[in-house]
Amino acid sequence: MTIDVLTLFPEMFPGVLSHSILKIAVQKKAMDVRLHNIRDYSKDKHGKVDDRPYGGGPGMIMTPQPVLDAVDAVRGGDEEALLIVLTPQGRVWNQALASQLAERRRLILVCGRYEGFDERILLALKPLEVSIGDYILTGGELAALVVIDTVARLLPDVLGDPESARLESFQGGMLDFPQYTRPSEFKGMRVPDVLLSGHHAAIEAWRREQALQRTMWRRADLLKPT
Ligand code: 6GU
Repeated sequence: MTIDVLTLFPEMFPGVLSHSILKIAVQKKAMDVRLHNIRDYSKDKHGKVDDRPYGGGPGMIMTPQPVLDAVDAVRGGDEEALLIVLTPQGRVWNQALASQLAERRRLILVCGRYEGFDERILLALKPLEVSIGDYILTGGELAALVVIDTVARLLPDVLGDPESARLESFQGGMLDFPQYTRPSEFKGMRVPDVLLSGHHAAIEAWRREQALQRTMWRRADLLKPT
């Protein structure tokens, strides 16, 4: 998958992309992340990319010209590329949406800063607008990294054990069961006997029950039919 990121702060990305699973995804060529600075596309002689909101109010709004020219240049007529704008007004990111996007050949992620985008940017691009949750970030960059991270681990050949992507929280609509590793006793706390029993059917039944109990107590919203 190719992921183009349009941002005013491309320097925020390489650190995150050069560790752990994301590094492996890039090394294995499962994912190619290309960073583009929106400011490079500004036609203003000072490289201006934002201005004050009509009607007044705090903060600065990203102007249409740099963003629209950047998207045009990066997309290069590729009709298959899925355009995503990161904004707190977007559809809330979840595992189901991540699974859908992991099927695409190319994503173009546009990160906003300041108080947001001039609405005509959204009218012109008709992007998929994505939010990562009900809180406000200083910009879309961290949200874009969350999207990249979530999608990367679903790409073929990225995770060592493809089961791990499938089995854990949310992919099955439930929270994960409790996990234990050695030692079998730590500061008086013992690993549940069933996990040491070697009885695979009993282990699976225990895990299913634990996951269900946790999900009911902590996240009953996940069990509701949608
Ligand atoms: Cl995508 N952007 C910003 N600025 N804040 C957010 C967000 C995005 N998602 C949640 N909060």
